[in-house]
Amino acid sequence: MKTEEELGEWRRTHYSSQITPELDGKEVTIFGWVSSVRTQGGITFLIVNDKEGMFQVTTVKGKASDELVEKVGTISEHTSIGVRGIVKKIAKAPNGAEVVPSEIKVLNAAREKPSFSIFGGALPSIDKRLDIRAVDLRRDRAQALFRIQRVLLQSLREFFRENGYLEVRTPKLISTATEGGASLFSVLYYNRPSFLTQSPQLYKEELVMPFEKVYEIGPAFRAEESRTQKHLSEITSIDIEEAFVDYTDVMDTLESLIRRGAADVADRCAREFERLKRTPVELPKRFDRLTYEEVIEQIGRNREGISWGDDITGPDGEEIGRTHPGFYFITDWPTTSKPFYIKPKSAKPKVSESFDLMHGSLELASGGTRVTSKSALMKRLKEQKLKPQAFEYHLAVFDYGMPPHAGFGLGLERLMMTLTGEENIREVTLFPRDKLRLVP
Ligand code: AMO
Repeated sequence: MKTEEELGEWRRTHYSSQITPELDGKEVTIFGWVSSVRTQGGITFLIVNDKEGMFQVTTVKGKASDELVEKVGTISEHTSIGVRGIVKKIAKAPNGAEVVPSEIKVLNAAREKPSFSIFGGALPSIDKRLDIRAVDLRRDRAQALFRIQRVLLQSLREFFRENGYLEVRTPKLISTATEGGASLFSVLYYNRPSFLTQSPQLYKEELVMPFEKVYEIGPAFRAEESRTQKHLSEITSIDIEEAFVDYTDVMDTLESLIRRGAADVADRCAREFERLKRTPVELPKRFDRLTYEEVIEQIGRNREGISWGDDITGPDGEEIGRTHPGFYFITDWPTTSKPFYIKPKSAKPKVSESFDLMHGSLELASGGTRVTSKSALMKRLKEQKLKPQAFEYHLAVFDYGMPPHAGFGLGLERLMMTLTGEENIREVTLFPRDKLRLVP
């Protein structure tokens, strides 16, 4: 029996979801990969999946040609096949109809069986699954997650378009760090040192000069030392930057963006949430805005030793997350805890015009008003022990009337975790990268 037949002239006429009782008697050509083979009393049922769902192919010994019956008998799970046949209305089949084949092409027979069943039952550790991620992604849950992601991205882009933001693409190979030197990946750029970008920060700021309102959805790289459920080394960052506004305005924008994405996902992905056995995330009437100072006070009531200026991490972050399980902002962080481009408050420079968007204890986004004055930016660089000379190309732009501006960066994967209830960021990443993983 041939195990790799040519596609030849065959082209799909229908997807699985279109194989419905209304097509009864019609000839169709469909493709997919076999997810189960079952023979019972001379009848072989193949369940075949394609990107839209599944269809049943039923071959009856005695009715189908001997050659076809024999061929069907050799087909194993995961094999890619093409089926030409007649649709038959039948209540018990998926979508109420099956295909009775006249011809089957085995396009590529599966030679291996994955070490775990992708069709249900216990799953091994995520690392085992990631080793053959392309097969793992055939699982129903994974299919549902990435369909939700598609709707989310479409919704976010609609929001940006409706609100007058221009989509931009900024360089990913860069010469200077923006988010702290420790998490930088070095790359040899011809014969010079360079880095993979940690965020589009400086470029998106520069782009408000010509375009005023920009957004980017693109990769960012962080050499994270710790391997956790919520950190990756390569993420997709959703960034905006806008002229003539401050951090309070972009917090409003971020809140509207999250509301829009969550509502569209809930509306358009009811089937996917059913497949995940989860319900869409709940949205409060308004996202609370707690200042950093209020949060430190709350922690200080239960625990001694925390003082103004400390970061809110570990058990402290968990505690705030327990008392604020949904979406909320922490605003007005100490200036020293934020990058050089974040603007200190004019009346109280110890505090910055900054925010983090949280969901429970998970940080989803951070942003703020930016420093606009060149001399202030040089001062901030020096305070953070960075060399203004290394940023000369960026500082130069500030001589040409850089407008006041603000923006944020939002992690797509973390937003997906929040919207779908997944606890491991790797589940919502096609090919996750972390300290131990560079393949597949
Ligand atoms: P920040 O460094 O806070 O801010 O990053 C923004 C958001 O990106 C996500 N994120 C990550 N997600 C998973 N794994 C990681 N290793 C990781 N690192 C970051 C988080 C985080 O909130 N330039 C600023 C943004 C701005 O001010 O516009 C920045 O990069 O969801």
